[in-house]
Amino acid sequence: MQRTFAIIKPDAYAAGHQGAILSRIQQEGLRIVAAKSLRLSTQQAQGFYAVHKERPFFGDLVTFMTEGPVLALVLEGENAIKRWRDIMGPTNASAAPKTTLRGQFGTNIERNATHGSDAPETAAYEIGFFFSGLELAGL
Ligand code: FUP
Repeated sequence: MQRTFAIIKPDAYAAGHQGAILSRIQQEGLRIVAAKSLRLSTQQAQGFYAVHKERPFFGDLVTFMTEGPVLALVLEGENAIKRWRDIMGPTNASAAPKTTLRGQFGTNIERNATHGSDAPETAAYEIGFFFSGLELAGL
């Protein structure tokens, strides 16, 4: 069993797609271990995306991720990291297949509806960024 970290981003959250996305997660056989809505501060979004801080899109990405609430999730299943990334589809939502969440609910490379960890180390870091050990105890 593997855990991954996911976000329903401000675009998909504001459009009310949380239910559809959570349903898809469950249909795909991933377990929703933990979930919470929150609105990121600028400093929190900068910290979460620190790996991209030198990239030209960093400022716009932080503005987008702080424009409204997000739903942060911990998902669990066999090969969950890769499976969740396959369900999301490629980063650029405008080129993503309509069978993927980004193709269905995203708009472009920035406003792409969902986030998913890309490796076990990133998943562990990102889960810990959003959820405390206490919040995950027994889940
Ligand atoms: P992904 O792992 O698919 O979320 O993609 P990346 O880690 O490469 O990028 C993280 C986020 O940065 C993307 F979800 C959207 C944003 N981004 C841009 O806004 N412009 C770009 O050119 C690349 C990424």
